[in-house]
Amino acid sequence: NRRSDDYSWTEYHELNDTHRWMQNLVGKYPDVVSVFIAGQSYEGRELLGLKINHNDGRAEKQSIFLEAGMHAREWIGPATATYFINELLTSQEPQIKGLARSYVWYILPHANPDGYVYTHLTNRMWRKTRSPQDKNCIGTDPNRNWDFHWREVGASSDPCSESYAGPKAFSEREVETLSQYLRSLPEPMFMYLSLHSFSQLLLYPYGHTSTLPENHKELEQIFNAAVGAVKRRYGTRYTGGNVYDAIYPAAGSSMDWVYGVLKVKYSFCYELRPSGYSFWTGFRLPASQIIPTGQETTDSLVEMIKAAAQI
Ligand code: ING
Ligand code: ZN
Repeated sequence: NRRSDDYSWTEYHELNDTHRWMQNLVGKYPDVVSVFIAGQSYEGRELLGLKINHNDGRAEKQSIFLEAGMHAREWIGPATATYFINELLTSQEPQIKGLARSYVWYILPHANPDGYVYTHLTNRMWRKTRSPQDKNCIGTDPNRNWDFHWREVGASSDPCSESYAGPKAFSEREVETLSQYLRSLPEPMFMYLSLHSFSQLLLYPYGHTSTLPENHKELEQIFNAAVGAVKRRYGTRYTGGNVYDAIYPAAGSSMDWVYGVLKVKYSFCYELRPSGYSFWTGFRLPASQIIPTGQETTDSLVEMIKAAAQI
């Protein structure tokens, strides 16, 4: 039984460790922190998130929602999400303190808890959910399952494929319940952020078409601020742009649904470290890089949100 404050960013954690750490933060910062349940998984786990809301009398705050861990094997996403939670709660840096207080934060480190557990116990390279499908294959790609231009391009109808879109939009319990939760939030959502890995890319809508979104000029401006800032500390180079042209056609992502259906104007996805193409090493980022990744991503988020707020 690990102690409550025995949590670090020098190793990757199991699901229950991170969930327990979040629960313990409520005890530590009762006026600021609460946990929320954004949904349930196929195997009955909770989509447990952390809400940070400084009740300092500032009226009409907007929310920022950060989702990570949608793809099970992309371990650096959840680790960066928890690093960022810790920064929002403990940093003495004025910009980060300001950020923590200016928005209502919803942070969901593990959007696919069943898959994450499976990568610890059985198959480190698992990507999808764990629900049984046709042809005796398991899992749907939760980032192809959202009900916006569902399965139009870059998504498979083969249940055995790594990018299987599911039998229908929102077939996955994780995705359906999370979408309902996002719809239910009381504050207007200022920004939606999704953490994936790998390739060092910053992405914005759309995945189903090369037609740029209506506010693409704003998105590019924010993109430039974020990519400039991620390089500042360690020289880490990011590229990116709209999903369809920057990586590949891919319809049905959370980012596009939030942008296209919920009409959240600023919706982005980070593909975190490392760069390169090696499938074998790309998802196995050494734990010694969690902290540098957390630092530079925090730098980037600070500038990104500042740039968006100035528009
Ligand atoms: N990449 C993302 C994927 O789901 C992506 C890329 C991001 C597509 C946002 C659509 C929208 O394929 C990884 N590595 O998962
Ligand atoms: Zn991913």
